[in-house]
Amino acid sequence: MTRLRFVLGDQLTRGLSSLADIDPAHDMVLMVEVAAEARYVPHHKQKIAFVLSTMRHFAETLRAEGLNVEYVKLDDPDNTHSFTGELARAVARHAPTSVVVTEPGEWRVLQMMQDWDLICRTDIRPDDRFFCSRAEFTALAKTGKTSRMEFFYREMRRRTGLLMRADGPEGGQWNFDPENRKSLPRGHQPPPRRRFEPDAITSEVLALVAGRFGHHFGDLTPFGWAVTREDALEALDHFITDCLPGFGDYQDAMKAGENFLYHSLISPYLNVGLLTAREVCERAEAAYRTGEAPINAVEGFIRQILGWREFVRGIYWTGMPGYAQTNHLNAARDLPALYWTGETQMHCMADCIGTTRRHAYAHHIQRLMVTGNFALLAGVSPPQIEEWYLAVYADAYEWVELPNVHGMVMHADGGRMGSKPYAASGAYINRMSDYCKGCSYDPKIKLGPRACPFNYLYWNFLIENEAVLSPNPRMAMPYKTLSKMPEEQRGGITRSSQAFLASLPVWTKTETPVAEPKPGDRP
Ligand code: FAD
Ligand code: DLZ
Ligand code: SF4
Repeated sequence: MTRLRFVLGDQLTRGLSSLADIDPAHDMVLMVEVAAEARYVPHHKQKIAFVLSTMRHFAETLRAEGLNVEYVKLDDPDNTHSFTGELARAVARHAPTSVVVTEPGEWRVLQMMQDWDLICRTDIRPDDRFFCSRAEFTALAKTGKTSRMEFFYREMRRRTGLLMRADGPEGGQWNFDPENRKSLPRGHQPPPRRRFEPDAITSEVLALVAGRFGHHFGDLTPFGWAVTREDALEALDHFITDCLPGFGDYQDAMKAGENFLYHSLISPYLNVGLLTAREVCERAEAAYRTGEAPINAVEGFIRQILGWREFVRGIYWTGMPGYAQTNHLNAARDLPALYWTGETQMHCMADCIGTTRRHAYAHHIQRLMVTGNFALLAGVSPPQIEEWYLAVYADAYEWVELPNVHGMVMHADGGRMGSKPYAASGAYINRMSDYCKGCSYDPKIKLGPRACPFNYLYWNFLIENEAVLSPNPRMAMPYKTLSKMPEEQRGGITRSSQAFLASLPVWTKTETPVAEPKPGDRP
């Protein structure tokens, strides 16, 4: 054997740089299931099952192509349960001339790789599954084009030619966001979603996960994720045909019990490599050109992938490891237990945590404006809320989770991700959803036991962070309103907030992060 090709669980792409020049006659692919990757945060059971089943299917595809694959399963009695331990065992078994690996998605794993002390050479190759390489992002940063997502996105449109025509952007403008803020009309039924029945491989993995990680957060079944490239492509087709036309209009909407709406549900597939960002964007663009979907939907969707997804990756790799350590607002509250238990009278929070538990999924506005907004207003310690987001979503990897949580939600990076915090009162949630109709609290009441907690927490957040946030020109409006607020009202806000926050049980790490289903929950 000459070279050992080590493929990680989020590198399941045939065109991966570490597989590109594989020699079937001499090389061997190594894939390993290790408990350390399921436990470095207590991942949702569906996330673990999704990754392991997808890995097993990918290994089968490579074998069917005639490649030599060594696959270490979780229940292998000799498994050391770490990447480093399993690679060392494989190197000892096969004495390769070199180990070839694609750079990982997480800083933690890159450090591991840099510490590998092997008897052979290690060739760490760039991950070229992104539109913008790490080196390109670093170079762009020097020109000022990465200071805001919108500048970066326009540059990426120009570079890729996506949604461009000779005289400028398709549709005559770069961004159709103002059209994409509709709430769902009363009685509107979003399309049913394509789910995939577990096959024999997935069923075996589900049993394994139930046995080993049964105490982790989240429901394991029903499990409906695609775990092969063919099924992921089918999921993409379904999205383009049935959902993309409505994606723009209802991108920011929320509806109780309807947690998918017009969103694509493809982030787990993109992040493990079953789908590539380029093919997804090209498919969406083709739908615009053939008249299957309107420009506001297609531009809005492509912006999420070509813009936000690439931007957060650049922020992560240019900022780490220091990026994770900043705490611009000095937030220090322990994570309220309700994030794990879902037990709260706040209907919006209960619904968003409920879908997270059932599906290892919540859409962007639920993550940003409900669970994220609450963590921001409550001043939760950034590492604690980051651990929660990294654990509970099927699509969560630190390179994409961290800038979204640390930066976009918690403003802990001092504004690198967004020029102001996405803080909002209950009025925003009431406008964009029907949550408030079924809530014990009232979004129109500002203070007192029936007041929506988001209302007083919003002003309390502004009061507590006045020294840091009031000089920000984008915060001028709310601080102007605050400056006119009578002292008595400010006092009421502070008292209500302190009483409410003190009443929230805190999650301690010795507890098991399990949320049990409640009567009336939708499957
Ligand atoms: P759609 O709404 O259909 O969007 C299409 C695609 O755009 C997504 O699949 C995703 O690849 C990309 N995208 C959209 N928004 C973002 C964004 N802000 N950053 C990066 N990519 C984006 N996304 C992850 O993939 N992993 C995470 O761990 C993650 N954590 C998040 C945490 C918070 C607090 C917030 C606010 C957002 C987070 N996101 C994360 C971004 C976004 O919420 C998810 O990508 C999206 O909800 C996935 O569902 P979807 O595929 O239906 O997305
Ligand atoms: C998320 C995950 C899990 C749960 N298990 C494995 C595993 O057993 N083997 C593996 O190769 N990858 C796994 N992963 C994905 C890794 O955590 C991911 O590759 C790294 O975090 C780098 O992004
Ligand atoms: Fe959420 Fe407040 Fe509305 Fe209740 S009233 S659903 S807590 S925004």
